[in-house]
Amino acid sequence: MRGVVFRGLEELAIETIGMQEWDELLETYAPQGRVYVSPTAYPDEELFALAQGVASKLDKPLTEVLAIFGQSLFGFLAKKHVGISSKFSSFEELVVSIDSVIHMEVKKLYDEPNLPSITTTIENDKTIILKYKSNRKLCFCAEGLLHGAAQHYNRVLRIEHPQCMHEGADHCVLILHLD
Ligand code: MNH
Ligand code: ZN
Repeated sequence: MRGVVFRGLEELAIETIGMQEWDELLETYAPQGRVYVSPTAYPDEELFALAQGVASKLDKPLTEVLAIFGQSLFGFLAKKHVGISSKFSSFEELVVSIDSVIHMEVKKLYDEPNLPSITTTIENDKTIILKYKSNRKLCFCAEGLLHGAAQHYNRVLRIEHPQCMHEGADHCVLILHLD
């Protein structure tokens, strides 16, 4: 995963567990002297270990921390790439463009990024069905990112997750309900 994602986790970690505890996690799970540079790729295992470390220190399940992380990550990515995120005038427009526009632009900016495959179908004006597939199985993080996006557009979002890769499915199905 790119440094930009680690920096998002770092920001959240410093807010929640504090700098000292975060440094402790880095000492345990990252090579000595590690500095996360946004466009550089670092091992996924390192991100998962750090996220698990944050979860343990907060005494929360990893899935919950990944969701909170995803939510703050949206703002972090949107701010870092205003040129991309400001293209959309509504939550719906952004969501249907994740794969075809947002991550396509990301592929131009980063050398061989490791991105999920996301497809969307608009069911009606209050419902969007999103299919998520990635070998990293970060669907909980995707849920958080979607909540972050909803917040950005001042929308109330509820997500159902009736099919999940963590339960052996080939891809996750997220049903987005908008108010
Ligand atoms: Mn996007 C990684 C989903 C918006 C740039 N993105 C990921 C991952 C998920 C994801 C999930 C983790 C990788 C994986 O699952 O395999 N992203 C979303 C969703 C939204 C989204 C659901 C909106 C909602 N992403 C954005 C925006 C940007 C962005 C906005 C920036 C303009 N995403 C990235 C980058 C990565 C990433 C960069 C990291 C790629 C890598 O590590 O190689
Ligand atoms: Zn899932």
